[in-house]
Amino acid sequence: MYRKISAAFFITIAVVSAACSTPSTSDTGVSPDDAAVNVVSTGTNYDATTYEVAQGDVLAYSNESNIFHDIVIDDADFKLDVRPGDTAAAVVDLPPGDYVFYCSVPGHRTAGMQATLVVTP
Ligand SMILES: [Cu+2]
Repeated sequence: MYRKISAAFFITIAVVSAACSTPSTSDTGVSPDDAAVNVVSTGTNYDATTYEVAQGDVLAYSNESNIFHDIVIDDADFKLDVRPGDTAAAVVDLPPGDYVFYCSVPGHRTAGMQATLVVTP
């Protein structure tokens, strides 16, 4: 038990140090209250493997973990940076289709932070 607490303490220190160089939460001017779909992270994860949203609707991303994460779609101008405890939202202005998104923090995509966003007409 004591060892677990010590490990958690050192991880916290590392996260705080890393936070100094991480980006701010994206300020898109879009309210998460308007979201049609919500992506949530509670650790190095997203809470689903597939999300569906209609073109032009709002996607919100809540980072409930204690480390920085983002959502990036390659080949589309879509990126949401979210600091721990924050939520950011953006309009999904993408042509209908399937898009792979992932977290661009080193190691997170290979740890499982990848999902599919299905954009419907
Ligand atoms: Cu991440």
